[in-house]
This record gives sequence, structure tokens and C-alpha cells, in this order.
Amino acid sequence: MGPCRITKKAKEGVCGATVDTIAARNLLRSLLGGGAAHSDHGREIVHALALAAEGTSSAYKIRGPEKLRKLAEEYGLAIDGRGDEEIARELADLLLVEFGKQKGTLANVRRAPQQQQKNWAAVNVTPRGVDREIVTGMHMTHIGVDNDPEHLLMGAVRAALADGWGGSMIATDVSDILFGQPRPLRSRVNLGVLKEDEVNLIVHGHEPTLSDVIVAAAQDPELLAQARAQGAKGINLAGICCTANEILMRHGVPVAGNFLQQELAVMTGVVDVMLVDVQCVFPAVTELQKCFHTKVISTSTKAKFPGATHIEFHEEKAMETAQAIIRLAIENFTHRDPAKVNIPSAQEPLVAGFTTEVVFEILGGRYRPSFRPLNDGIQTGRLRGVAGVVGCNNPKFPHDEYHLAMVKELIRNDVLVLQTGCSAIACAKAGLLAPEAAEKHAGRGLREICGAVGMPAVLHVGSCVDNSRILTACTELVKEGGIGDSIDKLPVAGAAPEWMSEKAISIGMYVVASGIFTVVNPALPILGSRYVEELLTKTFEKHFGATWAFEEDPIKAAHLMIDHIDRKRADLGLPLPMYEVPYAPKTEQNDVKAS
Ligand code: NFS
Repeated sequence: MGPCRITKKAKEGVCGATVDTIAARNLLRSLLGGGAAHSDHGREIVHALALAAEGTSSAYKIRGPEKLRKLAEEYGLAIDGRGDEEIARELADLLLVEFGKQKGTLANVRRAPQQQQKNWAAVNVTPRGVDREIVTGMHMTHIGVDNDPEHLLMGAVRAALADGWGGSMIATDVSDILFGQPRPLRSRVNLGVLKEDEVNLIVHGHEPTLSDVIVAAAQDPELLAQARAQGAKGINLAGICCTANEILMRHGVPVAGNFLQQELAVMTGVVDVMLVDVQCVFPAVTELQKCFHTKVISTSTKAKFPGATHIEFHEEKAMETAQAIIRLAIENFTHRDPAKVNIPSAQEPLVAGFTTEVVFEILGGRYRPSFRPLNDGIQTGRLRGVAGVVGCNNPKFPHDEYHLAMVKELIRNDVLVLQTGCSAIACAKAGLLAPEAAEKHAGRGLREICGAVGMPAVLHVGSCVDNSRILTACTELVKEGGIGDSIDKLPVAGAAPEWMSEKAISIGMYVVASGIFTVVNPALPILGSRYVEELLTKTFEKHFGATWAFEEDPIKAAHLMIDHIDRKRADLGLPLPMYEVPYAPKTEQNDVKAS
């Protein structure tokens, strides 16, 4: 019968589905695509953990034993007197069960503050197995199944929570166990990191299972000798999109660019291989490679690209595959056309690698790790609040512009900004991830805090699956006490000012349902239904203590976030910002002045 379409003449579909049903149903379907992508990524990482435990792959080892033991304890496993591999094997089995769980709810739900758990239980959205929520959502959205818009949105919330507190959080935790816990480190960003006299290999996509092994393989003396024999001075790795963020956070591998720069990278004429796995890869890159010598190599069993060279990646043979791909890049180095070489000089220094654990340490000190100084900063008003600014680029808007405008407005108003994904890369390119930038761009209170501990005013916390780190950081803020006893009471807010992927819908939904007010641009594709819009932007407050908001202007959006932060501060009885801020709080006095 479809596609379902509502017009001025036809207020309902042939089956009677209203615009509200269709809008909610479409939103849920898109969200499931995003949640599935994150969670399937998580599953692959757990698979690699199982291989590391069995010792069947030389590429994977336990590089974060502390986190392994911490997580194992949390899952109720015995750790005393047991080796890492033995624990990892048992943990991997337990985690795989979380995906296919048929009974009960996700184990990670217990990590959330009590109030969030209560909120979810009250509207029956406590997530069960990750895969189950996705399948259930697909079933709900089939013709003639769920027609209640609010119920469809609750299905969306449950699936999103299964992503945020489940699939994505597991991906983050296990990546830390397998590839090591990120620590703050220096690196560089933008197309200027590509090198004319070296073999350039770009890793693009999302899963660290291959890219992390490529990092190791690129240091192989034999391969380096082969590169030199071809006339190259070395092998230069650089990343695009979130796989860039994964290997930046752990190895300091430079970032060539974010989502909208994937074609530009090829157009420098010096990319010998662009390695792609899954998610956010333009189909256009394979067409574009024909104009240059670049070889696009696809690797995933889930994603083939007509025109690309397909070298299928299996974790069991990770190192061999990585070496074969680097060899191809070395061979291809000699095929460059010098007339087409044009590397922009732009590059900026940055510091990345701020996980929840790291923030504990840098603020509290190695011997007294704690969030206390952060909570104190917020309590005294030196810091107004914390904002997460995340998500994609969208060619609807000038590249990076909305991210930059929003983040600058937030930090100059003493709001500390946490970032992931392409948004973090956008700000890195503008120099905002360098500690020195705080001097120039941050308000006085934030500047004092950054200066004292030597951190940037904009903290890069990782890839998009690492948005789960923002959930755990908020939970720690609650635990530390004094600024709200549940996430929805904290003076925090979230935003995705240029989102485009279905993953972003899932992220936004789990962030809102976890109690964080979130502004996005463009608006979710539901504006055809006033009712669904009202549910998301108003009614959700009653259920989750937070709502979505849609605002295109990045400065106005930043002000919505700051207003929200100020309201939360007032509710908690916290003082006004310690120092004068350009966007002043809306107190009665200020309102009188303004009028
Ligand atoms: Ni997130 Fe990362 Fe970038 Fe958007 Fe794509 S790379 S997972 S989806 S475009 S931030």
C-alpha cells in the first residue's frame, strides 16, 4: 500500500494510520538502525575479547587489566588468584549474553542512579537484551502492530537505553580492556597531517578491532624497510571519523579529518590506501578513487563497496590482514601522480584521551582520585555546568561552523564541554582541544580550573560509542554529591548541532531518557506531527526529567542549554556564576534590566 504518506487531502493512510503514528513509527525505525550499528560494533569487540582470552589471535591481548578486573567484579566474577585470560573468558561469555538476553534486564542498568532506574521502571522502558529491544522495535513498527505514538516512543526509549547503557557501554568498556585505557596525550589534526614523502594509510570507519592492529603493524621493521625500498621515508597513519578517535585516544595517531573530509582526504593525491570498515563511509569514495591513485579497501563482512578492493577482515587473522593491507599501500605509493598532489598545510595540535577515570585522576590527583574538585567548582559557581556537544557533520550547514559557534559560546560562559565523534574533531581543528586555547576562549572561572590542572576547556572523551562515558561521568557527578542526587537534577545539558546519522537519534534518545536536556539540529524528522513533537519536547519532562529541543541557531541553542543549566543551579540552591559571564543568568534583576 505504501509508502505511508499524509497530504492535505488524506489525513490518514489507507489503513487508518495517522500522521502521529507514522511519525513515531518512522522515528523508532531510524533509531533502531542507529542502536543496531552501535551495538553490533560492541558485539565485535566482545568477540575479540574472547579471542584474546583463548589466545587464538596473536593480535589481541589484555591491555587494560585493571579495567578487566573492575568490570569482572562488577559482574560478580571471582578475580582473586585468577589470571587475566581466565577472567576475560568468563567475562566475554557474560557480556555476549547481554546482547541475546531473553530474561531479565540489562546488567548495566544497575550502574544508573536510583532515580533514573525508577523513572525507567515507571514507564516500562528498562532495557532488556540489546538484540531483543531492536527486534521488538522492528516488530512494533511493522504494519498494523503498534499504533499508539506514545507507546512507539517508549519503545524507542527502551531500545536507545539498550544502546547507551548496553551495546555502546559494553563497546567502550571492552575496548578499554583490550586496547588499553586512554590517557591524555598530544597529537595533531587536519589534512596537513598527511605526508608527501611517506606512505599514507587512512583508516576510516568505526571499529577499533582492525585499526588498532594496523597501528601495531605499521611499526613492523620489515614493512618499514619495504616502504623505504619504494622510496618512502616511512608509513604515516591517519584517521577519519570515529575509528580516528579510537586510535587517537589510545595511540595518539593523528586525525586527518571528520565525516565531511573523507573525500577531501582522497583529493590530496597522497592517500595510498583508504581503509574502510563500517558506518559513515560515503559510497562516493570509491567513485572518487578513480580520479586518483588511491585504493579504497573494504574489510567488513557487513559492508561492501562496489569498486573497492575487498579484503575481508576476521579477528582470528587480524595481524596478517593488517600486514597485507599495509603492503598494498606501500606498493601503491609509487603510483602517485605528482601533478595531483596537493596537501593543505592546515593542522593543529590537540590533547585527547579524557575518560571518566582520567578526569578523576587529573582533578583529584593520582593518590586521591575523585570528582570532588569538579563538583566543588560547580557548587561554588566557578564552573557554571557541564555540556556534552557531540555528533556528526551535515552538509546542510557550512562545515563545522555550528559545532564551533556553540562550543565557543558555552566555554566563554564557564561551561565545561565534553566532546565525542566528529564534533570533537571539528573543535580540534579549530585549536580548541589545546590546553592553551582555554586562555583565549574560556570564561574566567573555567580558565582558572583549566589553568590549575593544565587541561583544555573542551575535553575529547572519545568516539560515538564513547558517549557512554558521558553517562558514567554524570553518574559519578551524582555519586560525588552536592550538585543533584540524580542525573536530571545536575546542571548539565547535551547537544548535537549538525547531526545526520541514525546513531545520533539513538544517542539523543538515551541521553534524554537518562535525564539530560538535549538540543539538536536539524530537528528530528517528526515535525509533521505536533503531537509527537509535544511528547518529545514537553511530555518527556514528566517521565525522565528531561526533554529534546530543536534549534538551528547554534548560539540560541547554546543559550537554551545555559538557561537549563541555570535553572538546575537555581533548583539546587547553588549560587550565581562566580564571575561576570557574557550570557548572564536570567535572574529577576537581569530581566528588569533587559526590559
Ligand atoms: Ni558518530 Fe562517528 Fe561522525 Fe556522526 Fe559518523 S563518524 S559514530 S555518526 S559522522 S559523529
